[in-house]
Amino acid sequence: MQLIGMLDSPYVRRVAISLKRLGIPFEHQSLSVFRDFDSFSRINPLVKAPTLVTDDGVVLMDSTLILQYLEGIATTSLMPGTSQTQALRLIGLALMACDKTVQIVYERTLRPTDKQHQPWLERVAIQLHAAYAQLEKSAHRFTCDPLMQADITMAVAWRFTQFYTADVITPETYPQLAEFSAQAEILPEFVSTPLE
Ligand SMILES: N[C@@H](CCC(=O)N[C@@H](CS)C(=O)NCC(=O)O)C(=O)O
Repeated sequence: MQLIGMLDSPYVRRVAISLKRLGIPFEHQSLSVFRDFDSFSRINPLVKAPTLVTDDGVVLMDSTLILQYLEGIATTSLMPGTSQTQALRLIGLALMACDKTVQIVYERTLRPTDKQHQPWLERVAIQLHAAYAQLEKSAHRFTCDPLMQADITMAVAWRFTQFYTADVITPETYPQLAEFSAQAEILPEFVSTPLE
């Protein structure tokens, strides 16, 4: 099994950490969707990270669909047996936080400065705060023992947002999430799967 994509993508990182937690061996090809476009496109012409190539050679995309596939072949699960709705809600909020952070990063880095649209950036920042405000209220639900998918996705999202847009989302505003992230990032699966 091969996981394609760089760990500075929160979607790639959540899959890599989940693979380790699920005990599924994999090879990691750290290709950039921007700098390695040609090599990436030879594996997946859509150049989307993460891409997972299964042992049967099937090319899968989208972290949530990849995780669904992995849950199906694993001997253990990262989804709770009960209160699955709550887990899905938290994962959705964390993924939205990732999406909104990506939108800010792309607007700031891919567009020339004079073409950046401030009202769009402001709208996205409001949405990003809305996601983290809800997650902060639910932070008591996060736990590293046992580490489940909602915990992984939340911790990965927070680290990603802090790395790229700490000027928009400050740890002081979301102290519980900052504390949870600090606990998660010292776990072996996180340390061996660094964002940078
Ligand atoms: N919903 C997708 C989002 C994946 C995504 O947007 N990945 C980015 C990298 S962080 C990417 O492939 N960007 C290049 C592109 O969209 O062309 C997932 O969960 O996997």
